[in-house]
Amino acid sequence: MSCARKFPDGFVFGGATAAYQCEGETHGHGKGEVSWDPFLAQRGLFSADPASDFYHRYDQDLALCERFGINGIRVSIAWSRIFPQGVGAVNAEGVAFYHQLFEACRAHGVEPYVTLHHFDTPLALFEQGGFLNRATTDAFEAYARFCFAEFADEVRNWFTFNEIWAVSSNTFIEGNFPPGGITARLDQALQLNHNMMLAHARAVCAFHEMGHHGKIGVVHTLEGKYPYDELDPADIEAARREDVLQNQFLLDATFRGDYAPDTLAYAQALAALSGGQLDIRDEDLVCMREAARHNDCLGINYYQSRFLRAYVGPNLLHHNATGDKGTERYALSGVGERVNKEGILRTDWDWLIYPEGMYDLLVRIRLQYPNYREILITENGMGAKDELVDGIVSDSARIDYVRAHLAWLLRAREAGVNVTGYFLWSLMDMFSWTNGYNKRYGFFYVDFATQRRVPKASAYWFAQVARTGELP
Ligand code: BGP
Repeated sequence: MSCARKFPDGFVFGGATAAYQCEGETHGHGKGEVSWDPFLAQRGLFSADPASDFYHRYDQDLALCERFGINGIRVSIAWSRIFPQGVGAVNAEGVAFYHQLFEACRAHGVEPYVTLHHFDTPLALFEQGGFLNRATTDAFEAYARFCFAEFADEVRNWFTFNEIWAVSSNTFIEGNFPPGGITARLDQALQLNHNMMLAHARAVCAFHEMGHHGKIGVVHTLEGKYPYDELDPADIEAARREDVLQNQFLLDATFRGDYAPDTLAYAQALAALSGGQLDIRDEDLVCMREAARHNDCLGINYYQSRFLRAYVGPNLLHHNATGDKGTERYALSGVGERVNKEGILRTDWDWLIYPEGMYDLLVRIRLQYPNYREILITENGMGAKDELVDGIVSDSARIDYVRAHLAWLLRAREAGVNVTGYFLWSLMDMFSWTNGYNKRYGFFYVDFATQRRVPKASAYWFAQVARTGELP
């Protein structure tokens, strides 16, 4: 592949984090409970405390960013640190913590990209139905307004949600997010998609109405969906269905502010597979169309793509949460079966390494939604069982992974896509929602027993890219 090697001036070379996965102090300093607290405790899976102890060590991590040329950090605000019950009384200690964090970002020359919700719905709201309950949309708007006003001088780049699809699919299709055990409820997954996009729209409209000078958008996790046999109409249809579920429905909501007739027809048909019907109201669309005009940027989390075969039969869902290659199984009746494609490498967690898929998605958005303004790759990375040997972590497979994705990113820029930044998931090692601590992604290895950070080979490689502004 021949392509440009140079990144444009101002390109963001970033690292991504999420509050619940790195902060620790899940019950300290006035923080309210979130849906994950009882879920992890009941299942005895692993502890979210102290995680990577970012609550106490953020300055150290930001100093590492500065040293390694990382000029952007994705962080999320833990909603329940600000409003312990999701609504009502404010926890001043939580507010102060984020002021200190943003001040440290400034001091280290690292731009914060702040997400308002990264999977951690306050428990009090979750117990009332979470985002399936429309009252949660009101609560989210109030929380967003509070943050926009409070942190207006420190934060210029905002995202409302991280990965709406990950929340809906893991909660209602695969059953491995709280409350756990709910599977194949396509109707609820799509309804959650819609309700969260409505909440996003309300926050975007509030941001605009408040006259905020920064930028706002949403982060979607997108995957290329390809027919396993590109000449088989049934496989083509399976790929189309998965695409509507994960990509098209949310992209339409984001950039059109409504659903194209074809998208809606597919979505209703998919909801009907689980006996449901979507509740999409006219007043929702009024708000969403308004927000579509004010979206400044889209964050894309891209890890992999899928190859689909048609499938009708019992649902077969097994999540590879252990890193035992070959154990993942995903076949949804009436939707499709995800299959591996010969010649495409997979991680130990069975994630297909397919950087071309990211390119295809970027070009598609440019063509399909010409009103998009700017795209950032807000997460990309490779989970691995990294080991610290004699003080060194040699993660050459991660370097290959990142290099390939950056090359395709530059190629997308050549094809006219305005993609302006790249954030590795993750800045430092932290736990993985359904896999715990043995799946590591970071530039900086974390020895969880001592909390010592050790830069991996990939950090040194990335620092070189960031300093030269060029892909070697
Ligand atoms: C994204 C999330 C991140 C992170 C990442 C890796 O979906 O936004 O929070 O967890 O995926 O996924 P996993 O931890 O499942 O390997």
